[in-house]
Amino acid sequence: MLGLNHTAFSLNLPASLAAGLEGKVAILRLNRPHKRNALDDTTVIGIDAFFGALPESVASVLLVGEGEHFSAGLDLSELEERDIRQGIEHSRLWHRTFEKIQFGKVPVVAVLHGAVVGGGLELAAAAHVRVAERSAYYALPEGSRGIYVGGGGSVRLPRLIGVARMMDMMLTGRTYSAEEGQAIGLTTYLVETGKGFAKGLELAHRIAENAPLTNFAVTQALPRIAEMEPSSGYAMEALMSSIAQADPEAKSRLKDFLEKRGPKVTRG
Ligand code: 1HE
Repeated sequence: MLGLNHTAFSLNLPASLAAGLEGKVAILRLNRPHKRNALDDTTVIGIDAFFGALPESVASVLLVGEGEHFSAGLDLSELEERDIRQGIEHSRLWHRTFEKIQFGKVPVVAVLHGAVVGGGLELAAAAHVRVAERSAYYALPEGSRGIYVGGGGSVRLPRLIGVARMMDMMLTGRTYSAEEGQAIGLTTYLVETGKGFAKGLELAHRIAENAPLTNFAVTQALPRIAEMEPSSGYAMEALMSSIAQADPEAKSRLKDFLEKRGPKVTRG
């Protein structure tokens, strides 16, 4: 197990999280395996703090879970005491935190294994690239608990898998396997159990080498353009591409290619 330490970030994360740095990649590990990485308030606030305090040197984040499961979702033991107003505040806390992941400073790669359920799936949906190990499975047990998603699932999950599949998951308690999740678009990489961390780290390092403006365009502009009506989308795309190509970083990468130094596209 990779030893992660908080000191790299000079911030006090709760014991339910561990953080570390590997080159330009910051690693955040859900570290509450005895509770299957259930997300209590302390953990969610810690995730918020982590994404709010990324050092300048960090160019991508790898999000992983300790133990047999990525995350069992909302910590159900905290649910009993909340009234309606507190429930709304709680959901908004998750929204703010997961927005910091989706629309934060750098791209985020999530590695999924074991249970990725309820709020755990909502958390995964806020990342930009998802890698599944074959042990992963996905469910939205909110239906059977008499509750509803509250961590942005209604917004992000239909965009990944469609309203009909999310309805089915919530109404019938359907569980998708790692292979099915890959087929329906929950993940874009599927690897053997135990290989997710290495694959996720490789991808995070690869992403960290992109021009920062490209990563900004892809994570910030692309999802917004995709929601626009087409004529506004084309205008926004033209602006974004002209800004990116005017950057000195782009100029030097193009020059490298034209002078036979840049990488070629390979079959993979
Ligand atoms: C928990 C939680 C939790 C485990 N909150 N404590 N999420 C769920 O409905 C999923 C509930 N969890 C499970 O179905 C199972 O725990 C798992 C399939 C994830 C894992 O099973 P297993 O056999 O490995 O572990 P376990 O024996 O069930 O659980 C181990 C401990 O973790 C146990 O505590 P212990 O003190 O008795 O040892 C469990 O109580 C505890 N635990 N999951 C609290 N979720 C923003 S809205 C989002 C809404 C939702 O996410 S709803 C979905 C909630």
